[in-house]
Amino acid sequence: MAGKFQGAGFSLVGTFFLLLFSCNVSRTVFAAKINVGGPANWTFGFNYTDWALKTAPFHVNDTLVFKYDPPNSTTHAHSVYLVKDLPKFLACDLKRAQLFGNVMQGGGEGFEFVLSKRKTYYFVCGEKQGFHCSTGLMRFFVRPAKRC
Ligand SMILES: [Cu+2]
Repeated sequence: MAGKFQGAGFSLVGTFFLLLFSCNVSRTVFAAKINVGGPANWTFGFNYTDWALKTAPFHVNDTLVFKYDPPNSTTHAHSVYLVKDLPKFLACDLKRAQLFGNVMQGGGEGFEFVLSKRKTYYFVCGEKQGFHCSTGLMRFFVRPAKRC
């Protein structure tokens, strides 16, 4: 993938911002409901940063849906936290992180989170003291764009 971006003359970061701020015609009128991870749902080991890059742009008032089974004998517990800033996100630092979806809330139709503000949201799974966030890749950030 890196090769493709380099070949096209874009840095990954440049492409990211292009995706972030361009208007997606199909999603301009109504708020979208977006299942985090697509068919993979909210699970250990899926690359959510990559998913967020490919799924952007997100828009204000879009709803993110986090689906994850409540803990059982075959499934890890997961959760949904917001951390405050980029350094905390990069470090998977859960100190003062805010819990939004607890380990039980991802069942059934999933846990829903509305991107109500034009700000950067840093989502992480809070399980195992940041292990799901770091090694499990269960983290991503989005900055919803204004609706065109
Ligand atoms: Cu997790």
